[in-house]
Amino acid sequence: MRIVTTLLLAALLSASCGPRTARTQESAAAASARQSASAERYTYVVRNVYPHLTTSYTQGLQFADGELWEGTGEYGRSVLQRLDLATGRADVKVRLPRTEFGEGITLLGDRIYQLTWTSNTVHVYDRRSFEKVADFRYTGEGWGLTTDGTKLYMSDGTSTIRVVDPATFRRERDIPVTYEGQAVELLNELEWIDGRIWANVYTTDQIAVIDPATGVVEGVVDLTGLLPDADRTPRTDVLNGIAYDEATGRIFVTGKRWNKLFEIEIVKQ
Ligand SMILES: [Ca+2]
Repeated sequence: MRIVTTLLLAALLSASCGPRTARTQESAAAASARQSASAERYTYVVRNVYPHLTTSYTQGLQFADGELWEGTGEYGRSVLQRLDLATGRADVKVRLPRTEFGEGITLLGDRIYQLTWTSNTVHVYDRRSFEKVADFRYTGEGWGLTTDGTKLYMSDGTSTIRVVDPATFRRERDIPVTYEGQAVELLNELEWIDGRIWANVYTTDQIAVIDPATGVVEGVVDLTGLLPDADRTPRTDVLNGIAYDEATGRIFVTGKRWNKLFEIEIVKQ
């Protein structure tokens, strides 16, 4: 895993690494074409900081109609909960069976969807009563989930994002995600923001901004240093969780067992 992580980081960061030996012979035209195809690179400014429960192993995060929702993982601790942004307090709405490890969530219409990691099952709840509406099965693992308001978009730990029918959970199309022609593996929590899919890349501090039509990574948001060292403990885990408040344009991010949730603004590097 360590080697994979290193390679992944190297791949994502390569756009800013300057001339490399293999490219010293390329023509000016080729270099220009490569530059224009490169992903935009972004850093961040913290706009607000909110508390976040360190008991929450964040696997899904979404802002919907003024409310912030979170799905958490770990066996015996996986829940669907509504968060109070100001206090960080959680109102648990659903507890998953102890045999299930919760993953991504998304809200669409009057339904809430919650993936499970290896149980091949998505739970669908009524948004008001939290009663189970349906269980659908899928192949492979469940990681992240988001929606454009019509379809669902699901990650499964690979470099593929599945486009899914919300009524049946049928897989309609696959989006192969690439960065400068290379597959980007370990796509994790997702968020639909202004026609693009933002994806946490597992084990990194980076978010890939993906064109859903082509799968091409158009931008990389580098959140290195977001959670200060002073806030980290041996139990603090990776960056995961992106939520977008469409009404105000606010972007929220957090991580697994992080003690803080951040509102950020991205800035071109
Ligand atoms: Ca999300």
